[in-house]
Amino acid sequence: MIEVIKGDITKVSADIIVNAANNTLLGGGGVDGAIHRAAGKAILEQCLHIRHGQGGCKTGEAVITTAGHLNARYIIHTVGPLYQDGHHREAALLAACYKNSLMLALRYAAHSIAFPNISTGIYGYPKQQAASIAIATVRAFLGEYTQIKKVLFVCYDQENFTLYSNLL
Ligand code: AR6
Repeated sequence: MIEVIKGDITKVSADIIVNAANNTLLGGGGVDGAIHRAAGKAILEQCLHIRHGQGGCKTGEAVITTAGHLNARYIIHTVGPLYQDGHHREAALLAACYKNSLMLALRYAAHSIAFPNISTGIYGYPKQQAASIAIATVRAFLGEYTQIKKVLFVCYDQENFTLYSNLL
């Protein structure tokens, strides 16, 4: 049910592709930039609409848009914590990203979902710790809810790919 691959999440096929966004939902660098570029302008328009309605997205929370040109039905945009020193609720907020994305995926009747390694790029989360949290949170969720049949961790860098492969 849980798989890990090395590659570009914009090339992956799944009901839902998760984006590691920021509080503004206006796009950015890293995987966020890649997803917006590949999915197309309609996604930013939906993000702007969400911003007008609720003022962006809080850290640990998740919002949903359609997926534009991606091989997916929806994109879930979640905001990971900016890693400071581990004493600013980073672990709980990172776990909340995975949990809230999965809860939202359930509501949208998804069976498969692909995650990037949230917060481990520009936001500086230590990769080993982030991988443990991601896997533990997903495993706990799959133990509780059976609708989601496949969770794909899409690792862009070799370090994350090795970490996830070893943990799984
Ligand atoms: N496919 C899969 N993973 C990718 C891709 C890709 N195309 N590109 C990068 N990654 P980051 P964050 C990996 O920095 O740390 C943005 O500007 C990357 O190797 O994208 O959560 C947002 O707007 C890393 O392992 O996201 C925010 O401001 C992982 O994706 C901020 O960055 C996450 O790296 C969020 O920072």
